[in-house]
Amino acid sequence: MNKRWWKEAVIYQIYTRSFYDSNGDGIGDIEGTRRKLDYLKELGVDVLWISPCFESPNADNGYDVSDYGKIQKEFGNLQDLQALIRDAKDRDIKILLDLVLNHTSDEHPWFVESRKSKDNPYRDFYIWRKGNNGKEPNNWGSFFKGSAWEWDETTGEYYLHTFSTKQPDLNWENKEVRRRFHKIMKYWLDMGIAGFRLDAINYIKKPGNLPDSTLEPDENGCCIDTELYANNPGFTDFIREMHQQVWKEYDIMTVGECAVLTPERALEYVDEKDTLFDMVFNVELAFKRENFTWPDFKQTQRAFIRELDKGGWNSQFIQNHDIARRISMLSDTEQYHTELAKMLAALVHTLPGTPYIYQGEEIGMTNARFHSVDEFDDLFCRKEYYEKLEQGWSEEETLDYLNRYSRDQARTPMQWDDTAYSGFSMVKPWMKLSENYRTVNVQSERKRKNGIFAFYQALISLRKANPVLVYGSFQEYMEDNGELYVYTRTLGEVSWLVTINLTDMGQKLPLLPKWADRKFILGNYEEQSGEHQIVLRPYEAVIWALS
Ligand code: TEU
Ligand code: CA
Repeated sequence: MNKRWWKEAVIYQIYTRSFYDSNGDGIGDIEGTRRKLDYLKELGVDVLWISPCFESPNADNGYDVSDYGKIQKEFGNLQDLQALIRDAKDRDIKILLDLVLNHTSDEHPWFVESRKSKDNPYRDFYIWRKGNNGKEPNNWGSFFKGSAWEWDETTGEYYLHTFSTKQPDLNWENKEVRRRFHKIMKYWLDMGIAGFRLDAINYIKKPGNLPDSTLEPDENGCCIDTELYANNPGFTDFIREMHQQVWKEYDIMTVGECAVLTPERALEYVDEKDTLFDMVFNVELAFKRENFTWPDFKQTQRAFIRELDKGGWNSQFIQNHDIARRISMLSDTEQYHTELAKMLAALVHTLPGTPYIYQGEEIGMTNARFHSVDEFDDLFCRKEYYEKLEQGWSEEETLDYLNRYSRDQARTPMQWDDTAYSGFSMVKPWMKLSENYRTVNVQSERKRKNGIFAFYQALISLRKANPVLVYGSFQEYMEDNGELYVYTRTLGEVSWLVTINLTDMGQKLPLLPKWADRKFILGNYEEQSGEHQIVLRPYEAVIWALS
């Protein structure tokens, strides 16, 4: 397997708005991130993925860009980003920017022009269609509820928006759109960044016959078909062109956020023989909420690992900014909070692929308690709220649901210490703060000898010192067992065994004879021994070296 720096790296996702506020306006900023570089270095991460930091009216917190060449004012300015890149580099940390290519903000000058007249030079930058007998061009739905088409008075046509009405989809068939983005990418790469996370990337190619195709409404009356929106024939040509025009000149990493990924498709996108992206994120895995189960997780992992083993690279994560705190979804009791947080970390760092940490995971941040709809910020979450009420849910049920699953749960301010506003800001933060910041915070975690933070540090340095965790082959045992996750990683003579209890109860683990002679490397409990059988304690995760 080819060695590459990004295979060995550990990546840390920063949601700037909620990370650290340096100037006391209640909003996290780039200078705030720069001031926390020593903390990130201490943790041991190699790359910071910065969620979109470009100018934006923030209808979708930066995923609606109005100027790809400017930093959004609330986050600072270009000098701040350059200082971050420079000071990070001094610490051997790289910066990954998050690029939104499927859509812009409706306040982007291109769209402002585009909507002015049918013969405007920017008209064709977006996807405009005539109405169908006074109605939308077709019945496509947007991910953020309602039709995917928005009527525009000025020219009497509709524009397509796969996400919110404030996020019109770009027309990638237009050569000039593509050329502009190649320039944008070059601009940032020349500034010294290490690559891109490409947002919702496999939606950029639309079906050729749009808007002819109509959809069968699903049981909720929705007409969203990701199968039809994503991976359309010709999509890969756009990415190949990015390679040709831009990427091939740089030693960078790219990670594409992709919907509707089968293992085969994932391999097609990351195949080392003809790489489109270095890695992909499997959106469906990231979005599993109420329907998350461990057997399912194991099965998806298995299928992807097997396929990518043919010559691609995997990504590992348990959390991002689009999903409530996984730890709270898995267990709402305090009892095994530390063990569970560590177990999830062990998974992400020992399964094949590059590990991604989402801010706050390393201190075990949990869901907060939102008491009314006004406390929520996210547009999708608010829409879900009103939709549930319309469907007859009570307010209490709806709040419970959103408290458990909403994206806003991942966006509460980072908990640095137990002072007012968790040390995130000197003033009331833009977003609700979790009540538990007095006990769950960086300051107290760092003092705990066997805390969550210390375990993340241990895993990261273990992976750095032992290529078996990076390049080792994967063999799974007890595949059908929903309580245990057991696998080996093997590289040359070195073979490591990982044994994980996925439940909050003790689980007997029968040991194969060939595992009798093993050495404890790292675990989230004190070491235990036993030759043929051990009982894994609640959420226990152990890494052993076999001989
Ligand atoms: O998310 C992508 C995303 O939401 C879809 O790809 C997903 O398939 C769909 O919602 C299915 O439920 C990215 C960002 O991570 C997110 O924060 C943004 O809101 C979104 O794109 C729009 O830019
Ligand atoms: Ca600020």
